[in-house]
Amino acid sequence: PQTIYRKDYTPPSFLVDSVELGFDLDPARTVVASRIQMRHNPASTSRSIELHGEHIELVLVRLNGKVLKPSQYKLTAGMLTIPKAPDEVTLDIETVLAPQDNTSLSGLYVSNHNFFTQCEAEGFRRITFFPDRPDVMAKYTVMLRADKDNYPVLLSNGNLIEEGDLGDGRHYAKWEDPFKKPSYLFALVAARLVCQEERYTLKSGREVLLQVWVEDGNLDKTDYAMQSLKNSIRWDEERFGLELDLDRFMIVAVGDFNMGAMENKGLNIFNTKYVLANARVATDVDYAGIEAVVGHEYFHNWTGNRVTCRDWFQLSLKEGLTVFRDQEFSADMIGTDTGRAVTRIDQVRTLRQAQFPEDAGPMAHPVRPDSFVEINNFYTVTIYEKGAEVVRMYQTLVGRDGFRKGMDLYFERHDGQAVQCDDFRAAMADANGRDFSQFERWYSQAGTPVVTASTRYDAASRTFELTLAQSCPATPGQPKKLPFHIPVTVGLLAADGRDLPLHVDGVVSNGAASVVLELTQASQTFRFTNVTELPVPSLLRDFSAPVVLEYDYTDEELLHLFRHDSDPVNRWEAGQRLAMERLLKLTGAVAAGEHLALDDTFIEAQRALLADDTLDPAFRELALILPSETIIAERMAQVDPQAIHAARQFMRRTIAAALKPELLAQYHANQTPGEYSPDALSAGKRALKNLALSYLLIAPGEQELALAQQQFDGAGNMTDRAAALGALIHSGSPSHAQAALASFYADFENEALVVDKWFAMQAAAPSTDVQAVRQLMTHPAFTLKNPNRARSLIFNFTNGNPSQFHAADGSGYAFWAEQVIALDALNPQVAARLARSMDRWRRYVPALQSHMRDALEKVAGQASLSNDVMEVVSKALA
Ligand code: B3K
Ligand code: ZN
Repeated sequence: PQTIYRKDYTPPSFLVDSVELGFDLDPARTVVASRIQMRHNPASTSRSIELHGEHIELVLVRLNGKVLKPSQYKLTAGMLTIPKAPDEVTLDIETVLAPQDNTSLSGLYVSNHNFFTQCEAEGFRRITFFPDRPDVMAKYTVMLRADKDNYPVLLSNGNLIEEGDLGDGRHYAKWEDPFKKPSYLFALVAARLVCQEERYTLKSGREVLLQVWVEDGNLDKTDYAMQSLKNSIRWDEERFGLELDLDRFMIVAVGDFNMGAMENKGLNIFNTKYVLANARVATDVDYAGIEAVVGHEYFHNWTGNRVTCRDWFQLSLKEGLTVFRDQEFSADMIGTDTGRAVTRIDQVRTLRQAQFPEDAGPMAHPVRPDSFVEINNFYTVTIYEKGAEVVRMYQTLVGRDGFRKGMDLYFERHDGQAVQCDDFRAAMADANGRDFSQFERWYSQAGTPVVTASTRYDAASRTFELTLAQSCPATPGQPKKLPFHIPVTVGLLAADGRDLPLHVDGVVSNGAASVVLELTQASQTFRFTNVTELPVPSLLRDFSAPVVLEYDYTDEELLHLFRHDSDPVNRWEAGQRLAMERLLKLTGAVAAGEHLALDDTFIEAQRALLADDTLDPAFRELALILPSETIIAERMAQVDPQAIHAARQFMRRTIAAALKPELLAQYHANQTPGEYSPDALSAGKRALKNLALSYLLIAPGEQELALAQQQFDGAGNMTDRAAALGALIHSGSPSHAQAALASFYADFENEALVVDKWFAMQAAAPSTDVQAVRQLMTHPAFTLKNPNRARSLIFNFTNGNPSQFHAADGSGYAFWAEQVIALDALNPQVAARLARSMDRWRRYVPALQSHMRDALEKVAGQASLSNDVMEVVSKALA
């Protein structure tokens, strides 16, 4: 496979002004006719027209009215090249394809007898020959023709300008998108669907039509998506002054989809998982996911569609920024300070669980990568979540108003253009009179920086010195790193727990409770003056930068922060540090066969927190969750998954035994009777209550089992039902678990998304070994062809069940290899995601490592592997 480099970028040789597409839709044989108006790009020295095309049959190509003979063009595996073209060109191209055979779900495909498209990143070339690159922006007109009975609904981007009957049982619809767009934003849907629709008035008074399209029978699950869409529209108007630019905005749900959703102009196509919800089938987490993804795709309309990426190396320009926007949207929707902090803590957990490991592994890449083999492998937590952190740091450095000024300037300069990450950085700098040249390293250097803090207090002069030193580990292709520009938000706690007023030499702080220090050197000392007592430093408040912060806290200091820090994120963080220290010690003790013990100090701190009714239940729940096995593993030089699992289980068991009365009390105090509502307060109560339940079911007696059974049987919503089922599965009482699983399946077998949960819960249970997973694969409801289903069972086992996946005999890895190979034949994008489960193989104890290498080599040795999987496994083995 070929590696593509950012440094090799050249402008397109021809620009496209307009595209007319005609589709004769048929599952076995779809004919696509396109007419493209092109003109030579003065910025290019090449006179050759280059049109991408894959997995399609070329029937005919005409240039300015004349049919081209095969001698007049070159057709290779991925490209149609027409040399020596004149300045102005009209191309007519006809292609033929078979959507029903397209199992990759990229391009035009069939899902449950309906047609859908997915064109990002390079799917449009599976439909017709075209300069399929994001810096070619054109206006599209689309004519759809299809059988009327089977495909009553015909949708594409923009506005419906004509529709009618063709006789012969077929009908047509013509759509026109008034905005220029890159080909990756093209979409069509031809389907038997129904919709919930609503007219909505924008702040400006203009009326727009909003639609949510789903399969018949699901109209009872579209309210929340519609509400989230309206909230998104309002939020973007208020926070960023950005208005919906179309008269019509559609969301369409599809059951077979490679990722979450897609921001096609005016026609967002969504995985059903991020559309369908009602109390019976969806959990609080599902509701939050719908709000976030509906927001995310809607916000792309400006950050992604109106201003798009010059090339795919700039992917984070739209993704990092749009994730940041959806994060802020979700936080603003809750509205309270602790609510905001709870969303922030979730973001930090995702970074540590997934992004930090990626950044330390064989697929580590900068937020703006320098090379790739397969672009679909780079829709990563680094591009998305670390990218969002990079955007967030601008806001931390220039403030909310400054950030808004930067956004305004960005749109003023670049609306309608395809630009680079550097253009965004320049807008932020210029709008705020700041120098962000060093900040560029956040885009160019991979790896998670480590910031090491040390302090010195001088009582006589009342000064407190904070020294911050930074370093960044080597990553593939980047042995040495230069210092980053890191905002470190700091507060100092007095003995009574309050924030001391801050005065820092050379920094405007005015006695504030928190100050943003800018660390730009390898090491820097900040001097706080007028510090009346020895403080406890609260460092990296609100997780002000995506770094690992090291400071030698004593237990007393951490307990002080855990009890008093005014910054809830750091309050949570202090608890995580207390837990992590103990988990690492316990893991060592397990491995050494030593006696395990947990100190009372820690247990008492947990007890106090659990029962502190002044704190938001959602916050208490997060503060009580111990660092995950994956996060613990990242802290160890050599990973022994069984020891980590045993240590964490011991800690959970000990806490459960010690806090039983408090857990029971919280279980009862946080019931949410009455009609289900997914609002943050109710969801937080359920989360705390269900965490209590899971603790109570670790080593349950008859009473606890009855409690869970009662909740399972009587639950008025899926959050409580699924939590009770999970608790029963983990209770170590197979009879209860089996009966509950059977009744759950019987109740929900016609709800695909709930069946996914049923597989997922079993896949992640420590009692489920690889043999049991193989058994589940023979269940009639299982199929590798549906990505949600494959993820629910296979991915949840490899990524969510470490103690079984890492079985000593290597059987988990052999299973992984089989499934990667099987999936690759169907859907390379999904297969390559699964391939990533082995990323960190070099860090495991030697016995496991050798099994993992065998499995990786088995996959790498397959003939006819996709580029997608090949890139992942060869980087892992490199
Ligand atoms: N932009 C799409 C992702 C496309 C992934 C292609 N492999 C969804 C999103 O980020 O909003
Ligand atoms: Zn996105």
